[in-house]
Amino acid sequence: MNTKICVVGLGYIGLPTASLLATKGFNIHGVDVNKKAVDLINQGKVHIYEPDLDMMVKAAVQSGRLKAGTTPEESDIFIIAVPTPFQDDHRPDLSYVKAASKAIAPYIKAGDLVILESTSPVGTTEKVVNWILEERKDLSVTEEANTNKGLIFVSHCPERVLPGHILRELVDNDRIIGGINTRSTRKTVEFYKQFVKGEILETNARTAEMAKLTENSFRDVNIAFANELSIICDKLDINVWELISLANRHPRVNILQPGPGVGGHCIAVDPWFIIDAAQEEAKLIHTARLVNDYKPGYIVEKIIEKADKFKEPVIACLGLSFKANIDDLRESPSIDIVKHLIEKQVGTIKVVEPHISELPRYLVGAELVTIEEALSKADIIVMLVDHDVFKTIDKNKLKEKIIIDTRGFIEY
Ligand code: SAJ
Repeated sequence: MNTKICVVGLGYIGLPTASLLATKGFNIHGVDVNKKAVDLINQGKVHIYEPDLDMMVKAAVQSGRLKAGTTPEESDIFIIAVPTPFQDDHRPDLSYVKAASKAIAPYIKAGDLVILESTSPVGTTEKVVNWILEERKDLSVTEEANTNKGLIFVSHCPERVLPGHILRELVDNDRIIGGINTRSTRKTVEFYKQFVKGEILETNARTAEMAKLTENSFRDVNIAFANELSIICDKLDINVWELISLANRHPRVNILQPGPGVGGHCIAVDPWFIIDAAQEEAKLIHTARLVNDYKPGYIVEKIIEKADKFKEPVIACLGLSFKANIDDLRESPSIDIVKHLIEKQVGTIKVVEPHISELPRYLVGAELVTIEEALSKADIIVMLVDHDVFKTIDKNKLKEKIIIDTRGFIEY
């Protein structure tokens, strides 16, 4: 197989995709603006943690089929997997997608396929086409009479993998493919069929973009429902976890779990792309975002209320990552909570996070400690992340403590 693929963006999606494709026999040229990451990858090492990714990258590089660089190269297929964050006003920031489109433009030839995998607001794939064609007047996405422009194909195929299970889900998940036209869709389907075991579902680019935003908004709205219930239950003196497990025994009820807020770079971000595009209409989606963003501040207030009873309170926060059993701290509500506790000088703050070896610089004022130290020194224990290692904590050691349990650790 001689197909050459250029993967732009070697982060949590691009690097697993690039290394998987290399192990499937494609020749991969990975591109990232981060020179350090590029150098590490070329040595067969990784700059991010995802289970088994290190082994796959090593195998891919050793096979000679994965090489990384800071600029694109001529290829048959270009996959864009760069971040799509939002700006301060929650409006989408497409600067990385635009930069990637402009960067690959000089290397595209007639017959090539460009695939946008980054989660994107509706209309972004059309923008990618425009950004490329601005640079390349000799190319087109439609067959134009009386010109000899080269035809290229462009599609959106949103990534849908769950951090912590990326390598499995890349292969097993169903994929949605929406081309800028039917020929683009078909060509993209033929490509994904070569390594995806899940079903491949065809649509147009705009529906594919909206499908991904809808999936993450669905989850956000449902987590907001659980978070709102947890606040109502506090007021009514009801254990929300018992309540949810009882309600979920109904055959058509499936409530998610409350927590300290919604973290990560997907679920707390993507609904804003729908809200931005349909401000008047997206009432429920908008409210869900506000409910979930309210939760970390609500937990801080709960901690302060308990801490006020002590002269010199020692508070242990268990878990910093945005969800269980990963090291990813991005947009983590636990970070938000610890930051506020430091800023408000609520007491001595101890943090337990077994997946990191030092605290990020912006948490200066808190101390990273072991579970044992936290349990022996703290007056108040705040359970923030449901890491498996915390599940083995001897409950007897918690008896004398004030516990603020945001994840339902303590059995009712
Ligand atoms: N959370 C709760 N309660 C729950 C479930 C989750 O509070 O019942 C919180 C988590 O603690 C975390 C946040 O929500 O802070 C997000 O975690 P998650 O596991 O729901 O999702 P992500 O962000 O790791 O990955 C999501 C996935 N999307 C869906 O499940 C619809 C994944 O498939 C997407 O590929 C990914 O977003 C993405 O990249 O968009």
